[in-house]
Amino acid sequence: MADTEFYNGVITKGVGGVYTVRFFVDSGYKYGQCAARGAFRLKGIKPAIGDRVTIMPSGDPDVEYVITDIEERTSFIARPPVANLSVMLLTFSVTNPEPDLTLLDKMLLVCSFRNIKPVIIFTKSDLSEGEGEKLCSVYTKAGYEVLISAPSKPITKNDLKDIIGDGIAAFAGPSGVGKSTLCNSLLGFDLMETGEVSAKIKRGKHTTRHVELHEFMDGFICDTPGFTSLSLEDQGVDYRDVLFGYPEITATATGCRFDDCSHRKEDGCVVRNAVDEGVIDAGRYERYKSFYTELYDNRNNYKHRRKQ
Ligand SMILES: Nc1nc2c(ncn2[C@@H]2O[C@H](COP(=O)(O)OP(=O)(O)OP(=O)(O)O)[C@@H](O)[C@H]2O)c(=O)[nH]1
Ligand SMILES: [Mg+2]
Ligand SMILES: [Zn+2]
Repeated sequence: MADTEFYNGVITKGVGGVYTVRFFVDSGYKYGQCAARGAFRLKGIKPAIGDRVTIMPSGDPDVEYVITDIEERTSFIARPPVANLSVMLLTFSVTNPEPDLTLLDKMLLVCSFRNIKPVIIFTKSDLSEGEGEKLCSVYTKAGYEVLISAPSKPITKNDLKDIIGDGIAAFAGPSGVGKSTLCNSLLGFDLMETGEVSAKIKRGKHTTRHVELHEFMDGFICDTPGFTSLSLEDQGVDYRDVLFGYPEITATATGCRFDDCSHRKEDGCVVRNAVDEGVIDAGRYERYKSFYTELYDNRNNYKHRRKQ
């Protein structure tokens, strides 16, 4: 038998135990169908899109390669399963549906906890005059990167070039906010795909189901199905992550009288002053308090489940 060849690549798609891997050969990038080695199953590891893997020829003409190794993940989200995400494009519409800022703030906390860079996109700014700018100012003031989009002024490749770089970015957010519309327009294969699906279901709308990485400049982007709720507890986030997960609070908190100030009722809390003075957004602060209090009160129930 000839010398075994190994290649390094990234899983871009997985359907029924067959994984598509993009790998590099002399002539450039190539895509191959791969099976996972049984050993992963024994270790309880299931390959996910975004995984950086080593593959080798399998000898099976149907599924040409086999995954022999999975690199340690820099991040992982479970629903949908995506490994090594570097950026989450948190997409919310300014109206239709109304933006659920509790959900947005929870997702920002999950990003901070999982070491994923969040970028907020407010869509449908054409439907509500001034609302996009208002929301944008709340979140830029808090320290986040925010983009506003409308059909007449969609997000462009240039807007995302430096943000994504050679990393992996996923659109995430509620259903119907325009994630697929944006993703497809950035990839340049919108109308065809939307049209096909629409014809099949006889509706002017299609809901995303499968998840797949698409090449995007030097990196990848992926669309994900919308969701309506998120449990911080299930995500492994605890009250300390909330305490340190609000950039505008962390930046102010150094002035609080007590080092362990929770910024709720303590004397000498400069965070509360900043809220009273309008420097910190009151809505963000109220949501902070409610997440902190809920997780603090439940802390004994989940301590044993905490990873790290
Ligand atoms: N007015 C307006 N409509 C938009 C905009 N972006 C998307 N839409 C419309 O909103 C609807 C939902 O868009 P989708 O892209 O399917 O939404 P999605 O976030 O992918 O939804 P799920 O896949 O269900 O999570 C479609 O009818 C789009 O044409 C926008 O900026 N302005
Ligand atoms: Mg969609
Ligand atoms: Zn304080």
